[in-house]
Amino acid sequence: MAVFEKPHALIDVPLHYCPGCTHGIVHRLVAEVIDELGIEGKTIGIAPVGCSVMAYNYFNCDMIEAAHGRAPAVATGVKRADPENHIVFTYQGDGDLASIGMAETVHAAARNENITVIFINNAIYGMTGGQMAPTSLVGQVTQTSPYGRDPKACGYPIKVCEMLSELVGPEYLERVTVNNVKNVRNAKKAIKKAFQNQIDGKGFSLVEVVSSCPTNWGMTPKQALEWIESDMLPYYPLGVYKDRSAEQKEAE
Ligand SMILES: Cc1ncc(C[n+]2csc(CCOP(=O)(O)OP(=O)(O)O)c2C)c(N)n1
Repeated sequence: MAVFEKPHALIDVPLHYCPGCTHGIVHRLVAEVIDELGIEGKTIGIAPVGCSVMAYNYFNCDMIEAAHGRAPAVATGVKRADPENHIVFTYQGDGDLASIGMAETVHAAARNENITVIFINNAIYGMTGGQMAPTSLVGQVTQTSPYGRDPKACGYPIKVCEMLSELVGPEYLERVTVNNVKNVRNAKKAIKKAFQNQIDGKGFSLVEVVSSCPTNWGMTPKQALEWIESDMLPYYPLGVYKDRSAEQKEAE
């Protein structure tokens, strides 16, 4: 009897991610949701530039590789080409989504583009060896802030959900994390809702997953999960930042 199986939407190959990196957990959650919603044949994922650049080797659905930061623009084209038959998601890191790709993110949200965005916020540029990201915390030591991020020189970390929640456009914005079982369950619920919203034609849904990068944080996997709790979550509080349909229902 099989007691553990990979979701069908995840190809049965080893992942290249470092030990303790939470990309693997989030890949699995996305794949479970694709299975549960029965949308594998309709789903098209847009891979970013970053550690998850090779997500196309892991998901069983059609995948397209976008230029750095451009995933929401590519997703917009793919979705609009056949809105009834395409379920489109982007999967992006913080460097990709909130630095070079910030304009694409903001405008896709403002247009309420009917796509699903999975945003992996690990507060660092993982793939390129640990440079400061737009979401690196004040005081965080990175390769490009060896004395800690100094807001006088580098400004303050960007809170993407809070910022986008000021736009009229987007349908749904939630921040989750995957540092323990309870939070993994909540993350799955949020990701499922973000896909269901697209199926229901509701519009732009973004789930920010506060994630770990033990290798570039210079921590063990366990320390990294603890650092999420002690340092990341106070600055990046979990929760729903916008849920237009729920707000409308309440108002009625
Ligand atoms: C146009 C362009 N500029 C810069 C780079 C170098 N680069 C590759 S990945 C990356 C950032 C990756 O960080 P993030 O998006 O946070 O993802 P992570 O690797 O942490 O998952 C950068 C700057 C590039 N590949 N292309």
